[in-house]
Amino acid sequence: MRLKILPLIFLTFCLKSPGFSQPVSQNQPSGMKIWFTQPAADWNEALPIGNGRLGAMIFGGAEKEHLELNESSVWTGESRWDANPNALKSLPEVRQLLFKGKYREAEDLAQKNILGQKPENPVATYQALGDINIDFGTQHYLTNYRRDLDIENAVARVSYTADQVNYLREFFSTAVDQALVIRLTADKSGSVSFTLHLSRKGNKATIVSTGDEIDMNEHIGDGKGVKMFSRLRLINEGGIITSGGDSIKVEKANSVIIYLTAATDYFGADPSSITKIQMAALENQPFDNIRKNHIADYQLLFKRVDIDLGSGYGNFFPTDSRISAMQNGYNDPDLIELYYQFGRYLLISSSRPGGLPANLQGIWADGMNPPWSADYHININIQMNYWPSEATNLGELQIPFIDFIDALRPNARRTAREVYGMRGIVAHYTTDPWHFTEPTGATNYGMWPMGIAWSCQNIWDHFQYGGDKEYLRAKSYPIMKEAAEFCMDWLVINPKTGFLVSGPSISPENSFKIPGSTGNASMVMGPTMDHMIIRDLLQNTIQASIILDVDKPLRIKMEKTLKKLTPVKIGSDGRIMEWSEEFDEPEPGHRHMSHLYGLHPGNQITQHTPELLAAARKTIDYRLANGGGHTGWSRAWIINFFARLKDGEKAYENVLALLKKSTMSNLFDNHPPFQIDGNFGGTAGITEMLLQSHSGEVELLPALPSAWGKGHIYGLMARGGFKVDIDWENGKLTKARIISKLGNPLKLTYSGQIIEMKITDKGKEYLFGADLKSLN
Ligand code: FUC
Repeated sequence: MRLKILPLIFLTFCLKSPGFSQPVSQNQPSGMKIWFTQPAADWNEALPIGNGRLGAMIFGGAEKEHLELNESSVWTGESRWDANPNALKSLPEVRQLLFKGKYREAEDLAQKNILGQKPENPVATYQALGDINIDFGTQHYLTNYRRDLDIENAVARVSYTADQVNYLREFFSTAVDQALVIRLTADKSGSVSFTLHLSRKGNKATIVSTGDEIDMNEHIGDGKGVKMFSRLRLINEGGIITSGGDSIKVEKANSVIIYLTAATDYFGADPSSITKIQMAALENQPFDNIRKNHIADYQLLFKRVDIDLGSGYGNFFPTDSRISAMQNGYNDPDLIELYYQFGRYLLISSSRPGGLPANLQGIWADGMNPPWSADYHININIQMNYWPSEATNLGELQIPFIDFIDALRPNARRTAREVYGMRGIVAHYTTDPWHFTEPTGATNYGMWPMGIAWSCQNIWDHFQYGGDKEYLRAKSYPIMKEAAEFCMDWLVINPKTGFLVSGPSISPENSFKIPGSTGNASMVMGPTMDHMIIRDLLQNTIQASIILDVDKPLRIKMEKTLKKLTPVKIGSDGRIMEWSEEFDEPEPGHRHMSHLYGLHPGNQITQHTPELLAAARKTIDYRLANGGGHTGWSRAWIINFFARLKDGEKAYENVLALLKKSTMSNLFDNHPPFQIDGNFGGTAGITEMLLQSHSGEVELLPALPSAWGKGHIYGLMARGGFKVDIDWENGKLTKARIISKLGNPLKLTYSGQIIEMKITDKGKEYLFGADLKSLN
């Protein structure tokens, strides 16, 4: 009975929405599918698959299939050095000008003498690998069309009926066999016919089709970039295949399997040989094994977390209709679960150990000039990409990010030394796989030397969650130590206050009105965020050096520096001050909320600092009242802030805003344009609503909204190495299961109640009921 009235209920929310379509099935469908009843009209509606490195966007046309392919190391450009040779000698003068309040003059001088030339056209950009186009010819009497991405299995499918034949295409990208796999089947023999083309935009690739294989290679960027090689092999069961030019034609096959392997020489090896070896390994295995191994490998990561926020009727409807219905006020907790898990799907599909980290678009990019070159912005974006990694039990997927920061070190050391005359390592607002670290571009975004220092927050978190001391010793600590060394050399005494300040620097990428003058500026001595980042870094590096029992003299120096570091200040209007002075703001709803770093992702503003907490609240409220949160990632950050403020209702309101205003129909985050950080920040924010562990305690359900009255989250991780399962009903904790992975002490809190254990047994499961009553 219920099912019959279901479409009507949904319809009332969808009437206004052009994307509305009927539910396809009346059986209880899986919640873990993004699906549509029509092919993608453009790239932003296509479905992403990926194995961390090799990916595709699937358009799914019945007559014409299109896959835009990506490989994470397909980059133009090369190593370069764009530093300004005058920087070192101009630095003291720029600082003096800033201390005197001569902001315009300081910025002009820094622009001329500190910032290097940023080439007009990007000298380096990420690019699509190529395109597969499959032409099936006219499909008669087409019905039952469906395109879906099953994020529980990491398999996408296109199915339809034409001329009474049921067709099915399956797509996945396997990390086990390092290949993209497509299988085309039909339920009537001899029905699979098509012509497949492999191509690359720009028409500079060499593409040769012989027998059942098409090879494509290009030294991309007109010779300034990586050498790429891709092989596509087609295996038909029945029928005839013919090849020529850039295509293969299939006539009347029963079924066809297509393998695509692709590589570049970015990591040094010859891409032609790598792809050949990979292809040979595929051909020696039955398809079912390849598929089974892929799903098993993927689920090993994906299935670690299970979420239930309540249920409605949303799963019966295509995803585009659900977004529209939500915009019209339909309550769809299943869509929030799907969005949450999609963030985890995207991380598993775009970041695997041994590869490059997820860029601004993960690994998925359209064409040859993606926005911001789809690079590695380190003034929030890439850090946000990895916010959900540890807490949602995907800690090993953060390794590519740590490796990447590690790989910046040689250039970062040179930049510290030659540009600033300092020790340690430094990078600015962005970088690329050629590891540039020198300050370039305009002062209002480029003059910000905290890129590595901030990244060290993620790096330290990796240890806090996972507890791998050897990894800390060998990999993380050396990066943190060098970042700390730079920061200590970089800080100078502010003559007005006697405290240490960072500068010249900006509060990313905000500006202020120059006092007593016209115009805006961005550069100051002492943006609040820098001090928060440096405080975090020094505190964490001190802890690491104690754990590893190394570098005592350096530790003492760091402790002394901390004592002299400018404290966070509250302004006359009760907000956290963003700069050392109370400037007027030309854009009070600015997307960056850098001076709240201490609230999230840092831990300097917590329940232990009530005044700062109240000021942080005012800061967010003011930003939002002035139009803040208008980019996807900015909205996602706000969810995290409200979760840390323990305001479940406001956090939830912003979860809804993220889905309604900044999410595309395929659930990709919309900056606009598509930018993946908002997806990851959204998943991180929902996690923070359910579990927090940044302030020395493991807090259950810190910001549970009334909309999620009954539910569970299983498999999250808390700092200290605790695996946490939580059940709740009527908005209250009913059960918690905590497994201590490392045997650390545990301070567990829920709604003001506290349980403290001086020691836990490694591997032991601790059970708690309502009000934290021990059930062991
Ligand atoms: C930062 C942000 C922009 C954008 C860019 C890629 O600089 O200020 O909004 O996300 O990165």
